Amino acid sequence: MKKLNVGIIGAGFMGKAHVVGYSNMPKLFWPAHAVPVMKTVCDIDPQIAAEAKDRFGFEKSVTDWRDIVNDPDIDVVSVCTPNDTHAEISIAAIKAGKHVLCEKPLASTLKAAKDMADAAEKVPNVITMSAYQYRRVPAVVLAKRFVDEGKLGNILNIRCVYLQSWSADPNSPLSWRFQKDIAGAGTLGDIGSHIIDIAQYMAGDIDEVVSMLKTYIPQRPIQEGGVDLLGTVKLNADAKKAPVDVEDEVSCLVKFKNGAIGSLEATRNAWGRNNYLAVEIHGTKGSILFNYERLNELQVCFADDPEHFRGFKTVHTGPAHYYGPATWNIPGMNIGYGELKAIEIFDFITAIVENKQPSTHFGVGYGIEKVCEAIKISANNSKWEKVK
Ligand code: SOE
Repeated sequence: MKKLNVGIIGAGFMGKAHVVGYSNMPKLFWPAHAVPVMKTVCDIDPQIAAEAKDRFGFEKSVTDWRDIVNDPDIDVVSVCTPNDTHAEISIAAIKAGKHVLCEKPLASTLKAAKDMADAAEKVPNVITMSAYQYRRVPAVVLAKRFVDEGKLGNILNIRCVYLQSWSADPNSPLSWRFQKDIAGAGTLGDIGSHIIDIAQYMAGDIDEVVSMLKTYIPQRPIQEGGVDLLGTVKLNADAKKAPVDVEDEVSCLVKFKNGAIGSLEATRNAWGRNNYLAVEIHGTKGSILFNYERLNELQVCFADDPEHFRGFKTVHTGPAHYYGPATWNIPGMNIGYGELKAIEIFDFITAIVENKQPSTHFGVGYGIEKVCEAIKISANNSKWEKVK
């Protein structure tokens, strides 16, 4: 059985998610194309790195990412660090001949994203992947199948929202996600990028946008330590505060190259919404609705159903659907975020073994950054902006 040695850089929330993906992939997808071996984990905090080694079953831990990128034993690198470091690490890894799975957004600036896509293009045997996992949810793949098979007719409109609540509390701490020099953008890059990916996956390239960005909470209490706690703690209201220089909300109308229109809205300040990534598509022959909070379901409505019978019906995804046979063999057993990360790793490892770039290679990640850039420019000028 082929083995691939994995190095994970960044042992926080996303580092853990990638570990869950690599470790569970062969347990779910068997026979696997290759079995990942948890070789080295890196975190700049030595204690977090050492803990991650024991907790996640790595052979060793390091505190300098170069020790992974320059290690001839490593085949595959996962970049799970804050956005401003993605380009330097990924480009070095690509040059060292490693396959790279990088967290989203691809980079903190458009220039860095372009450099990453260019570096990937120069070494075609290296597989690159941007971690846009939501397009791999079986119900989303099913939605795409309905679109591609023409079951919805011509796509008229696609509405995408991504709503969370973890930063709605003003005492939810200031992590790097609220700092432009590290994150590059706020909600737009963090979660808006996911719905740009889904929208373009469903309806093709976005051509033009008009948008608004808004910051609701201009300063937040400073969080001690390097771990991104994502609102799981609330700091004391009189803790020292620092400014937030990114947006809390993005709201946007879009025109697609194929003539469809749509809207994108994202915020992390929506009480009651937790990981509400929802996509509604209306076509000339029907509609579909997906909501990640019920990720095992797809709502479908077809125009040619008899009138007394027409309305949204629920398809419950399971073994009959894409990735289904690999997960659980009884419908209704359901998958969650852990299985989704394993699905992402399955696609990544398959791409490596088949030497074929996956559907979210760095070029696609760069395309999403171009849309983000147009959204920022439009919000600044209050005018429609073409995606360049
Ligand atoms: C925080 O908003 C976050 O962790 C995002 O960074 C992820 O991309 C999203 O999948 C879940 O929420």
